[in-house]
Amino acid sequence: MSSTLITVAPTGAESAKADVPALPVTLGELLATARACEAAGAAVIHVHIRDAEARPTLDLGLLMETVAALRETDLVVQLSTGGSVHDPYTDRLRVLDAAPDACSLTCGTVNFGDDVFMNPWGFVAELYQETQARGVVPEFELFDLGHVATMNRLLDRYGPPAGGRVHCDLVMGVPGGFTGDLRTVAAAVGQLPPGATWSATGIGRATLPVMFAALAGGGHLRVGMEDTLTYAKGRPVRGNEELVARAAEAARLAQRPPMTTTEARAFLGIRPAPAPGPTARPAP
Ligand code: KMH
Ligand code: ZN
Repeated sequence: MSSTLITVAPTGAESAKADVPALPVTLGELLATARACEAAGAAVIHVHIRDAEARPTLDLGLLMETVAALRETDLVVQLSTGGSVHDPYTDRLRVLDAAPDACSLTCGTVNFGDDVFMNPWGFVAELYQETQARGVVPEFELFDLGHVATMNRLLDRYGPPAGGRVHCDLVMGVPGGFTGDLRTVAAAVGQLPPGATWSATGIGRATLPVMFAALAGGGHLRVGMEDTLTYAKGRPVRGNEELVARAAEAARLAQRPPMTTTEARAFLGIRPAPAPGPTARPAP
């Protein structure tokens, strides 16, 4: 059995620092979290950033600064192109100018609690082609079964992703998306194309059922405070590293120990980090 890719999603765009003091929102907090999570077994970091008031932002300068700072670690830097439900498509496309190793790429619109997370076909197709042009490795974020169909449509129409591997993340338990349980993990995995690999993450109380279902089903893991703020009933998460440490321990118990960052780079087909700058798109 193979090893386990562990991604940490430390911040997200939904929780407020005022409500969750342990949430990493400054660059210093993010870097400290990244180091601790790498030591605990994470190989990829899924990054959302905040502005000086701790509000979600897709400011390009801050994103570039963040990517540069995270290069101090060996983690694969995966920037969110989902942002918050309020971010315009143009800002979400511009995330790639920060030249990350990888990015999230959500494959469809989904109800998101009381909001709607908009991902119409035209936007998704443009973003996908930009990842191919720039060599940024996409992770296909799937919140619902129809998103699998859209991912397959992308692959059929535009060919394989940068890096060569189709790697998905099942985001389960969002009110409006997949239910976060074993039956739904199995249903989603059964729809993936041959050769695709997958991680799964459960939101809130779906965290543990989805983690154990993913390990049992040969999948990989995403954990972090973007997805859950509760370690156990009545016990808030103290820091992302304890979620990573728990995932790493579960993976070891399943005889599928955490992938190293070097293994993760080879697994995902991540190319060596480009020189920082806004014009990482290769000349035609
Ligand atoms: N914050 C959500 C609206 C992603 O990062 O690509 C979208 C999200 C997905 O978190
Ligand atoms: Zn995200």
